[in-house]
Amino acid sequence: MNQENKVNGNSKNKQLDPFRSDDRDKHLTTNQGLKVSEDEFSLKVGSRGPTLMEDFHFREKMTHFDHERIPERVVHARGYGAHGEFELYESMKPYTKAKFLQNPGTKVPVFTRISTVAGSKGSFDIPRDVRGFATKFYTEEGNFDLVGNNMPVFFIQDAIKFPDFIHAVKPEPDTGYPQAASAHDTFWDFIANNQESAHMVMWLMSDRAIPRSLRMMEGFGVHTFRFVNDEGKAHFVKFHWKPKLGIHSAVWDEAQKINGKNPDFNRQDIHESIENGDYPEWELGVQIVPEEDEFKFDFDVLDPTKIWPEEDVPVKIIGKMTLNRNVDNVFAETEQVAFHPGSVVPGIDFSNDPLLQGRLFSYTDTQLIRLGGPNFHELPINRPVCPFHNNQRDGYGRQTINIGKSSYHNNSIANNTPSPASVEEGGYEHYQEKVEGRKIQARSESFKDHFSQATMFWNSMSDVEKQHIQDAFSFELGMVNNKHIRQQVVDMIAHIHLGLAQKVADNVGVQQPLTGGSDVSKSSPALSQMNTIYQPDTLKIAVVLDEGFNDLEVETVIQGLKEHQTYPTVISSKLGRIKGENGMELEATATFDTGDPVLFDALYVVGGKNSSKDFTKKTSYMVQETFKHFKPIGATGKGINILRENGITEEPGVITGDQVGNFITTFIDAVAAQRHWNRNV
Ligand code: HDE
Repeated sequence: MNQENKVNGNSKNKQLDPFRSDDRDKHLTTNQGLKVSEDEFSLKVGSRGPTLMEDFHFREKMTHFDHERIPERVVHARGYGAHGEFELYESMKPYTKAKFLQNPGTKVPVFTRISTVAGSKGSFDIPRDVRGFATKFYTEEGNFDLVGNNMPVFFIQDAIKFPDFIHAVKPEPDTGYPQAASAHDTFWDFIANNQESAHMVMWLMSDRAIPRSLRMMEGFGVHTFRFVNDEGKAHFVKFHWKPKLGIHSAVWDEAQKINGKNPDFNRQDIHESIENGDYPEWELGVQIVPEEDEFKFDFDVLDPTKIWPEEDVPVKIIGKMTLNRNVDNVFAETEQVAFHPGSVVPGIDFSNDPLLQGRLFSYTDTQLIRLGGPNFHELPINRPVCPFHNNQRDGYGRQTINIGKSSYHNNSIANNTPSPASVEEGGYEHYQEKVEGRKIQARSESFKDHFSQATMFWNSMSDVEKQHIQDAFSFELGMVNNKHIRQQVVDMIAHIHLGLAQKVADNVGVQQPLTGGSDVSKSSPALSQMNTIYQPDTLKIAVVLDEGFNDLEVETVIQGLKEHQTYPTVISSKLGRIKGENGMELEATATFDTGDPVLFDALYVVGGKNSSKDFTKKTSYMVQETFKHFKPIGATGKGINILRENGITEEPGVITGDQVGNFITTFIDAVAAQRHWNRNV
């Protein structure tokens, strides 16, 4: 990256709209526009005397600072946002009249914020947690917000339980810990006593909860929505985001270490890839079910704890989102963005999913406290790209200066404008669903099967993924102090899979359930991450070398790695230039201290001519950690000796070679495969 880009961000995609202020090369002024002549010393009586109230610049600067913080989001506080665009591949005209989904090639700007859920804003990037995946489409008909998660189901079936669930997962109220973790008593107490969470808990214990990169995870709208076409005909629809890089995860031991070594690991990864022009991409998929088929499934399409297996209802890919511009200002954009599942456009409507219905209330309500009043839609990041006119007025922070006398409807002094638009003119019309029933507070009978899809999820996992789920349950319950809670959870798992429950029971010191089990044999291959896309693009390779490295070999290998779109980083005992045996110099940009192996996807061990004991010891640590986390290791020349000393030359994903050409090809294949699970670890 050149220096100019470092200062300016990704200038290629920079847009200076009227809201952006470029303060560089300008004089310092007060907020009133007055030029300031002194910004380091407050106004005092003599150089050692008391400060004067009269110093308006000091007071303004300090007051503004004192008010810089706003409440963090009650959930999804820690987020990363970026701009981009969505392009439609295939017309959805038969299903929806949404204008941005009519003509292939149509592009609309988007803003996406990806978040963790439980942790505070200052927590770390890879807890075991759900990730929020919220996208604002700025369409010509208004903003459409797809506010989803990286898991397709949820913990509860009715919004009224959300405050309870969140209270249970957040740090415990009497101690204030643990931060950003579900591994504690109240969370598991909630789960065991609200068994509708069984399916979601399987996702949470799976590798999906520890994504290697925000660019390598799926997104889901979760709820069933409606598409409504020109003729007013509706279809049920579920939304999916499919990452072009495939779905990849860290392993748990690695994730825990990353959180200490680089708490910003995920955000830095996506930020840098956008700066480098390696734009993250996701394809948008839809599952569509005609309304007539509402009752054809063995689950209720309104139940947010259920998926529509992709093998039963195929995901039709209809477009692509590319994130191509980092924010200029995290507060103004990522922090102030306000999503709302109720922000829809004509042709997109809701279902009666009781979780979705409750969300339609909560999101505006939460912005009122978080953004301090009802005018948050005027903030630059939230403004639609089409004009907006109505009779709403005043309130904190109002920016629009509405002209004229009338702010009511009906009126005669403004010709009864702004006036409602007819459907033909683009006015939004709610889908005229026929509903009849008694007012009751109850769970529908059709929502009462909590375990079949949890078992289907388990059945769909590879052996490695199953082991990870078992380990995750054992870890999480291992952190639960109350034995009776551990027992309750294990008894609950027995309804999903008896063998799993018994193994976890054994690990966490409670009684093995003897009955339970499930007769569900169905599986859905699409749920396994093993069936994903594998490629080397943008993976990070640690290249460990020392003075006197074999220049010719290393030059060729690094060149090869770059040609395959990986990011090599040279690591050595100290930063700066390292000399090869024939005089070539390479810049070490990380040391053993700053370049921990958990921060890389693969390791290439080069070594040097006369490496010190210390160098060999630290390289051995890198080798062992990388090996233990099942990641690819390559070695040439002296590096092979270091692998030998660690006894790991003949293992899957460990590539050694003297013939550099062959070495690169095999090493890149090993890198693309990412994890080599059949190792003797
Ligand atoms: Fe949210 N959720 N949520 N949620 N949610 C919020 O809104 C809420 C749910 C999701 O990057 C809050 O602006 C209720 C499901 C994302 O800014 C709040 C219920 C899904 C984000 C809120 C749910 C989500 C939020 C907090 C149960 C996946 C972050 C701050 C009915 C489909 C958006 C805010 C961003 C944020 C309420 C459940 C996704 C309090 C009541 C299910 C991605 O309004």
